[in-house]
This record gives sequence, C-alpha cells and structure tokens, in this order.
Amino acid sequence: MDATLYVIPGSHPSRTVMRMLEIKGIPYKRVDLMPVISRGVLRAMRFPGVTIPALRIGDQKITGSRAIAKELDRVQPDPPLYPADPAARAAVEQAEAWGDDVLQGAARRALWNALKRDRTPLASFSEGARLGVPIGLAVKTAAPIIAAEVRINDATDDRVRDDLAALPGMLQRIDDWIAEGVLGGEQLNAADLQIGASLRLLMTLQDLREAIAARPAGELAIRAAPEYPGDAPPVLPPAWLESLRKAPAAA
Ligand SMILES: N[C@@H](CCC(=O)N[C@@H](CS)C(=O)NCC(=O)O)C(=O)O
Repeated sequence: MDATLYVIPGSHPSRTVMRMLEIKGIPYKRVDLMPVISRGVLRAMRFPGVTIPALRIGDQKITGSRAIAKELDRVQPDPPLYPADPAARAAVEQAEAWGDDVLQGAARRALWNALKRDRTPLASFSEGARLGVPIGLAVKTAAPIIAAEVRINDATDDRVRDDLAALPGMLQRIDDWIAEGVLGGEQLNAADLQIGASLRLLMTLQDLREAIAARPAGELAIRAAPEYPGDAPPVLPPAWLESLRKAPAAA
C-alpha cells in the first residue's frame, strides 16, 4: 500500500493520523508543509479540502482526520479503530466527533494565541520535521503566518479566554468517558487518538500542562501521543487560567 501523509509540524490531527498509521502498521511517507502555504499545495494536488492532515493512499486522496480513520479501517481492518458492537461504536463516534468539532479547535486557538504573544517556541514544534527551509529562518519570518492562522482560526483573546473557562468542563467530560470505558480502553480507538492528540497539544503549553497531566485525561494524552513536539513557556494572562486552578486536580 503506497501512502503519503501531508502534515504540519506540531499539528494535532496530523499526529492523530500518524498514530493510526503506526498502530495499523501501514508504512507511509511524511511530507511536512508550512501552515497557510499548505492550503495552496493541497489545492494544487487536488485534494478534496485544503486542510491538514491529508492522506494519499493508493489512488485515493482523503482530507480530514475522521474521514481518514474510516478509510484506514476499510483498507486495513486490523487492529480496528472502531468497536464492532453498534452501541459501543456509536459512543466512540460521538466522542470522536466532539474531539474534532469542539476540542480540536479550542486547542488550535490556544496555541496560535500563545504563539502570537511569543513566537520563539515555534522552533520546538518543528522537531523531527523537514520543512525544506532552515528552522531559524522559518521562525524569523513566521509573523505573517501566525497572524493569518490567528485570523483563519478565530484565535482572538476573547475566544481563547472563553475556551479556557470551558476547559475544566471539557476535561471532566473526557474523564467521564474514560470512566465509562468509551475512551482509554486496552486498545486505543479513533476517539482516543483524536482527543488524545488535542490534549497533547494543549500540554505543550506550560500554562496548561499541569492541570491536564494530573487527570485521567492527561494519562490518555500520553498514551495516545507518546511523542509530541513543542514546548511553550507561560505566556497566557494568569486571569484566563483561574478556572483551571479551581478545577479538581484528579477525578
Ligand atoms: N478538523 C480537521 C483539521 C482541520 C485543520 O484546521 N487543520 C489545520 C492543521 S491542525 C490546518 O490545515 N491548518 C492550516 C491552515 O488552515 O492554513 C481534521 O481533523 O482533519
């Protein structure tokens, strides 16, 4: 099976799919793209969308981590990313959809808002990537890319402050799914990998790391994405982190 995965260094849904390919034992070529520029490249390659991750497998071109998960289960059913039991599958799909539609965006906005305040940690997110330009140069010239990503993703101060106020509730929801057995089972499922990678991205922010690491959700994140590039020193306004300090450290 000839597979090429297009990623952005540090991108959480890219990591989700990298782990799916790894777990299924599907060899693939990884192509790193710069954010924003990725859109033009994927358009030129006639992928169905302009976002990352994008997978070419055989003659199929697939955009989106959820669509890719389904296709991977089709071409390589073992080990499965979704349970066979219909009720269990529906619960995993619901958690996966929430991970994609809600948590993924919140994690992305927090990251770009933090990088807008200090772009030096950007280099750490490119560890293990091959961008085709020296990373020092990429960081020096990143200001317009960061500004564009803040705009594309609506990573405004108001939005991120609200996201962080909602984060304790999101973490509780994940801990509850773990307690119910929807997430965190013996074999990682599509929702574990979707949600775990977003948590792992949030944990690259030192502002948030401890509050997540102390909970079952934090353990899931490390299992889902044991290796994750990036380390951003505290930079978010302390007032935004109040609700996390008040949240219980462990379920
Ligand atoms: N929800 C989509 C991800 C969509 C997305 O926003 N991907 C980001 C990378 S994490 C991207 O393509 N950013 C580049 C851009 O929008 O210019 C999925 O799970 O596949």
